[in-house]
Amino acid sequence: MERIRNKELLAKIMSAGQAALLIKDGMNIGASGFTPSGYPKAVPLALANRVLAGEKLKVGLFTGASVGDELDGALARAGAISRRLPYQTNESMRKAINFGSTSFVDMHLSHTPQYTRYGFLGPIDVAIVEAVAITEEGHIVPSTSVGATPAYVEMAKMVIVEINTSQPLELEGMHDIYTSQSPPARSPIPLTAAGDRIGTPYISCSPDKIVAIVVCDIVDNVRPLAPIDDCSRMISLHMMEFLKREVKEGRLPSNLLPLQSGVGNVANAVLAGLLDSDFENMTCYTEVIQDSMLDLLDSGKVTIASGCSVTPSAEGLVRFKEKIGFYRDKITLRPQDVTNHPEIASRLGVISMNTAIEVDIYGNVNSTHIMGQQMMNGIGGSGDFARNAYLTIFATPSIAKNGAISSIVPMVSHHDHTEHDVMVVITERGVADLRGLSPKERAQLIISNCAHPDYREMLLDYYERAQLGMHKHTPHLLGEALSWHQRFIETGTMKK
Ligand code: 0RQ
Repeated sequence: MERIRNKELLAKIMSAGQAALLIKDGMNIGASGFTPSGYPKAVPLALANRVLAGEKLKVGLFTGASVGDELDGALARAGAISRRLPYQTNESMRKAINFGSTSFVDMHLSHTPQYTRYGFLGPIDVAIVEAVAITEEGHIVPSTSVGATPAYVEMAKMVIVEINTSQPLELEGMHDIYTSQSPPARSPIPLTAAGDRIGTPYISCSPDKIVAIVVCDIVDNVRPLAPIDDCSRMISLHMMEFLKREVKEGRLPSNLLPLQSGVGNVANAVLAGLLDSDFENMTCYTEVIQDSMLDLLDSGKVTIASGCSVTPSAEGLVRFKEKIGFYRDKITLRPQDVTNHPEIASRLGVISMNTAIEVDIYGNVNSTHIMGQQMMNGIGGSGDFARNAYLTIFATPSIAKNGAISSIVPMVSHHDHTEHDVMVVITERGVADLRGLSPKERAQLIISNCAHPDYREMLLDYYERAQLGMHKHTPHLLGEALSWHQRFIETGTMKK
């Protein structure tokens, strides 16, 4: 078989059910997968079936980032996940986390591989890895994502490989696997441009460690993106105007600096805006390569895209497979401790564009919690980039839930990115450039440029009354700030 080139390993081919029997209650699984691509599917489904049939089994599930329903969804619905990290976007998993039956560790994605190697997260009992091939030496050629897989394979006691024949073999050569040593032996990562190749095209693995190989053809289950609405289009227009002004003022080169973009509907619209812009010869140093990034590569506006995974929609996948030769020269897939590394984000001068759930008038950002308590997805890579980028931008619609909620609030109900890291806030209403401003200057700008008109007066009233107090640096009416969210819970709207 051209996909399993080590002949001795052919003896380890077995069914998903047989491989799943190697997984025991209490184990920690380190699985491949990043925003849901390149994750194992057949073995998790078989494992979930065992639990649904009555077996008592709970495991810890560690991945690169979000994974598809065959892994997160099936195991969460079976009640089989005791601990989950570092990020998820699955509805069933989100319910299990917010219901309290799964403990979720919301982590910076760059930390996950190194915490694994440092032994901070406990043992990795088994790594389950989706691959397109195994080399003659037993090394693993991953599929559409790299994520944290190299660390899981390195640290795992045993490795199960899912060879997915629906994933094109031509992915081979797109990966660049570089491993940082742990301190005190760590040295600088020798990457100075988004397209540099510094590692191997496979994940090193001793064939002895591979205990099972399962062949499957289940395709990546990628969530469809919503069509771009007027609000996202306005956010994108403001972003383009802002970037153009930065070029004009000499703070950015005409082809910008390497772009990092978050995931989801707003981020997708922002990338689509770049397609209609005058910017040329751009590069991307990001995590997720989604449809709009493929459009930018097709158009020639982006020449190089470095990421951790390729996550096209169902239609995007057809195009990706058809033109894979074209994309292979332009896309590099790396481990998340390289894509999200603080040193590299700072060295390349990344422009970081991520989405917020809410932003407060002083520029603090909540990316993860609805009403301060309910986990949405997780911080993902937003913190890795926000803290270290050349330019850190957060975008959000000014209102949520059809206007019942203001996304600009007096005090965020949960802190992910502090005022010290947030440089620019953009909503469909406008741009607040916070660089070099004091808290009070920031508040005035955010309220006037970014808040929705329905909430502007309320926010201004809060801010003015807060200033009457004794503390003039970051004025707050603490009881009222904290009850801002309570108002929605009690009345279903923040409006007076
Ligand atoms: O809820 O799904 O019930 O309708 O939040 O909101 O507007 O569709 O936005 O898809 O762009 O996601 C921050 C979640 C935005 C995402 C977040 C509700 C809203 C809706 C989604 P429904 P939208 P998007 C790189 C960087 C953190 C990780 C990150 C995210 C749902 O971007 O997870 O940045 N970011 N990673 O109604 C109540 C508010 C709300 C609100 C939105 N203020 N109050 N509900 N919603 N604002 C990628 C990786 O790291 C892998």
